[in-house]
Amino acid sequence: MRLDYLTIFPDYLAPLDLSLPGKAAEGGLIDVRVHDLRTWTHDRHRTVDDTPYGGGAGMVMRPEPFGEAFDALGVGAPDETVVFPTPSGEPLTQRLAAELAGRERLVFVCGRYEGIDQRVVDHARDRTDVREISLGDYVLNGGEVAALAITEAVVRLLPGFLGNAESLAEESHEGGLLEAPAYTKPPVWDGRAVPDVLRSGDHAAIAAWRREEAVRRTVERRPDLLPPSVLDDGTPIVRAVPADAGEIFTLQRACWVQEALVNDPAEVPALHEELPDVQAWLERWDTYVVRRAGRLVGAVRARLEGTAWDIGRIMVAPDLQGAGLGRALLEHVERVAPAEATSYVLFTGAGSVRNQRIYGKAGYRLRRDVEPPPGAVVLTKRRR
Ligand code: JCE
Repeated sequence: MRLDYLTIFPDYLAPLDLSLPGKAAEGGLIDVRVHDLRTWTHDRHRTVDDTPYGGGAGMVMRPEPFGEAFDALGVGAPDETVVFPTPSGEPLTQRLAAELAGRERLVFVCGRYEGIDQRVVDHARDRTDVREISLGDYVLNGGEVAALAITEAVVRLLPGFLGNAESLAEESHEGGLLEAPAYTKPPVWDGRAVPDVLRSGDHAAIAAWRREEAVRRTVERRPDLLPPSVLDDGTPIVRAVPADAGEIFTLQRACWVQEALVNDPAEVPALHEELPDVQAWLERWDTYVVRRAGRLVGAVRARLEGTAWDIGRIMVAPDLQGAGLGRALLEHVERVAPAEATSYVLFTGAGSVRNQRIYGKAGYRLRRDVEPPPGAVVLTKRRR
């Protein structure tokens, strides 16, 4: 496989000569070429950036050096993919790495500053296969580290790479779960023993333990990998995303007007929130929503306060109230509480008799010994 890298920091890609790809290069499996983008500048300062059209902070990389580099490198051949690392790309996955491993040549185009003029991507796309790829939802200073990561994920999949015969599969996502923890000798280290079951020789027990640990880890760290909770009719209860904020805000207003009618409206905080408030708390709470025919009809949020799983903002669209959706949301959010949670806590309006009755049926008890916010009552339930 031929690998080309276009960058203004060629030294940043030195690890390509040392690490996994380095060994593959020695074996002739890959042919690595790192190119200094400034080779294709012509002014005295070897300029590669300029101010953004439309204004805004920072600088954008000018298209001309990339265009000349593509010509010089013969970009536009079949069986080639031009890779643009970018935080707005498609996420890098094992599947994508495997797809790239099937190409004859990869050309990595590493941006810096605020990114590359979009016409460079469009131009490459007119000539050949292009993928814009993100390592994850965080922002690096440039594409080089992402290019290294993508390279390592791809090169280890090449046939003939360091005896990759059986370990080739998606090791860390076996059966769609995270891996169970691993142990080796000594049996006791730092006063910490290896779990007995792993030393028992009982292969069925070991498999069962590993699966249990894999599920525990996945629930805690990557609930997105698990099938969603569903209502009786199969409608999924899914984690809220930032783009849900507008609909949650609308639903919250509708629901908490009802609350204001049976409480002192000044003491109904949810009613006084604006869209930015909802956007802000969505970042800090685990929030779940239900959609019916595309419409957001239910939501609930929770977060850990000490060892209490603080549940709130249970909301159901007015036309669906009384059909068990609130109860389903409550049961769901109880189920997803982290291991540290030993109790559930809920607040509702002192005048919200209907809510209090619903929570009572769900096993919650009024706590007169706990100080509630003004106009509210506190209800708690032990986690079984
Ligand atoms: C990059 C930057 C956008 C502001 C070129 C960042 C990929 N998963 C990823 N996180 N970050 C990147 C990445 C890749 C290429 C470039 N920047 C910095 N990008 C907005 C700053 C420039």
